Amino acid sequence: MKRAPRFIAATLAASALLLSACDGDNDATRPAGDQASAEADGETGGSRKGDFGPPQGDPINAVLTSPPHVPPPVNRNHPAKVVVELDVVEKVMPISEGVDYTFWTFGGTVPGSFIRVRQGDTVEFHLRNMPDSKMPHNIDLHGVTGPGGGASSSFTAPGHKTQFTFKALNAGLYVYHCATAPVGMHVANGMYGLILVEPPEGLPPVDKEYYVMQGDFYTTGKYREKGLQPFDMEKAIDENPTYVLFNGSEGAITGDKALTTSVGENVRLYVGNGGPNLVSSFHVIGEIFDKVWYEGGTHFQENVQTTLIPAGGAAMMEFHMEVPGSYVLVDHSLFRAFNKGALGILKADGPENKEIYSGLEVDEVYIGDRAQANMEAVAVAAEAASTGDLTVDQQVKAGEALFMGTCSTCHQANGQGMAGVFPPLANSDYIANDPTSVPRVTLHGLQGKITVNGTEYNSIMPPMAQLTDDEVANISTFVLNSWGNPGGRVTKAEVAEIRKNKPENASEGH
Ligand code: HEC
Ligand SMILES: [Cu+2]
Repeated sequence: MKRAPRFIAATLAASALLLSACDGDNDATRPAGDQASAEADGETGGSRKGDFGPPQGDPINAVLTSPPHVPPPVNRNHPAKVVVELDVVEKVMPISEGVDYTFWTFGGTVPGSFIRVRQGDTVEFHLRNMPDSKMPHNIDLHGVTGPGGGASSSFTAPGHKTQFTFKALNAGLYVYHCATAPVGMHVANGMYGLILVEPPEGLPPVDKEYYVMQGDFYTTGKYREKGLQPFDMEKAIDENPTYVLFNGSEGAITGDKALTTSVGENVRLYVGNGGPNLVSSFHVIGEIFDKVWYEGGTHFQENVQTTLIPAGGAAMMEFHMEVPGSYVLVDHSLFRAFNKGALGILKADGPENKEIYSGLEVDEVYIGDRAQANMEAVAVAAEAASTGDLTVDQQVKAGEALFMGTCSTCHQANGQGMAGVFPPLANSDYIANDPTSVPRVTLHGLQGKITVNGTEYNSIMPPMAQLTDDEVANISTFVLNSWGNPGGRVTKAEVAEIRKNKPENASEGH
């Protein structure tokens, strides 16, 4: 106990300096490298100051939550023993509408259950691997001090349980993930989540807290190609993801699953990045982060537009809602947002505030087909297609959902087009004369002079070759059966044929 008096002395010196710093003392005038002055600068002392002694009181069972939910604040002024029970579950879930993927999960969700403890807590961690799992798994928590972050003590075969204990010495927001070989593959299959270690005094209270985690996914089929999609190791090694997603599936936080808040509320997001490969340029369209606890650490930056979240890292951000509407969460590497799924929505209700913003919802220009309340019709059509009894009606419904955002930005939601700029699809004699023009124009684009209902257009429509064959079939069937067009049906096989034959008047872009 020789250390104690010196510790107290240092603490006293530190608080003395802290007081003088509060009086407006200039940091630059103090000698550098001095422990006491470092603390006065706002250092917390890290793990050296994170041990508040043995756990007190009865053990507490940790409240675990599924994304996008966050457990309630710890609200405790002493260290405790906290028991965490986490199950590894391998299961098939949708990764996009009509697309399934075999995820490996912590707690049955991607990302895994959110864990919340207090700095100084002793965490007794139980990992159980379900009997129907095919793989062994373990867990490396970035909030653990010790080799492997728990991985070496938690290797768990299917049908087995392991247990280890650690003291949470550093406050912060930490990623956890599986670290069983091949590690990249376990992470790519969804094995990651967040653990928040609150500082002793807790975090400032807010009105809404949400849990969002980005990850990149690699399937053998292309983006939105239907059916059960296997993991593609080659694409993973090339760091060329098919999907980049928030919370493990396209649409996990859009439409009727959007995050919600109200004008006047303070919102805090806990955002992690599981990777395994990509760094996220996390941004919320139309909102500025009042504060970002960058890298999940102790200090915040203010007034931030976009914050980098490394693979295997996290950040907390806080903002205040002034104006109602839909705010779009994106990875600002934008093809990931609009062509690989990294898009979510935070919907704020409440009265308009025209002094701050003149109004008008963020529309399909940004959200695309994700502006739809839900895309279930697409999954229903895919399911019916796989069993061979897809009806025209199912195709029309799926096609309508996809048309919104993909085509409606130009041809408008009601198919009327825009005078002199975008020709109408409604009652179009161009379509009536040749119904196969719909899938052909969609896939190959169109340029040069055309006449639609007596009006001449001489413009360019870009090809939409990124759409899958069944998406084109469904959109075309929707157009043919809407707004007085002649009806009929386009099949996936027909689209595949049309894709191979590029016509004379195709536009640039492929
Ligand atoms: C970026 C704007 C834009 C988007 C998006 C777009 N189009 Fe077009 N579309 C045009 C333009 C411009 C023309 C006329 C091209 C020309 O003048 O040669 C056109 C022409 C057409 C035509 C033939 C003319 C007519 O009115 O019947 C069809 C059919 C058509 N588009 C279908 C679609 C479908 C289906 C989608 C969605 C998959 C789509 N378009 C998306 C701009 C767009
Ligand atoms: Cu694993």
